[in-house]
Amino acid sequence: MRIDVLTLFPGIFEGYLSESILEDAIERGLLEVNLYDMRQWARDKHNTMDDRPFGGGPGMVLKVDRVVPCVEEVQTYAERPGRVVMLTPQGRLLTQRVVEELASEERLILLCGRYEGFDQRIVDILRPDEISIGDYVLNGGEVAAAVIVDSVMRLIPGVLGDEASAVVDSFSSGNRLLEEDQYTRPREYRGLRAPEILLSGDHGLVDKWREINRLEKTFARRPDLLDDKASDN
Ligand code: 6GU
Repeated sequence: MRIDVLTLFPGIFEGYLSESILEDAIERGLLEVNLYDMRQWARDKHNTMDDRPFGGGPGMVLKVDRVVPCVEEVQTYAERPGRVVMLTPQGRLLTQRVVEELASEERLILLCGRYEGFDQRIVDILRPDEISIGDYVLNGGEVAAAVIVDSVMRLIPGVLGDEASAVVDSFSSGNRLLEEDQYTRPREYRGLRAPEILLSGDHGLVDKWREINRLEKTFARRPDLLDDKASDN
């Protein structure tokens, strides 16, 4: 899979890309991530990428005549064009279902916004898949794009050491429960003992305990996941 990240702040990404699992996946050729500084598409001597909004108001707007040519040029850098994803709080919410959808693509173009947002004509022309990572405000789309790279990457076959671990994780389609509590040595710490059943060697009992623990935990913390409707997410 190839992911092209278009940003005004490539530095935010650089540290993240050298993080272990990701770096390993890139080295093994399972994933290619390219960073493009959108400022290269600014054509004036001040490198202007944004401007004051028509009609007034606070903040700055990313300019259509910078961003559109940038995306169009980057699209030509590979044989096939990629799916353009725009990171914006106005987008549809990122869920594991959306992550699975993105992971099935051969190529993604992640377009990160800053300032107040993008000139609407960027959306009208590029028709991107607009995605938000949650109902809170970030300074820009870079951290959200890193969330997409992280969550998509782990679904690429071969990226995770243990193939099964991606499937059994919470929120994969077909699994709507939180993970069970985990324990390891020592058996007892400050008077807190790990559940005896986990040490019993009885795999049937252990499986039962884990199932009950997942259900109790999900019911207490995320009852919304137990709704029938939640399976649409
Ligand atoms: Cl994708 N961008 C910004 N600026 N804020 C957000 C977001 C994205 N997702 C949630 N909040």
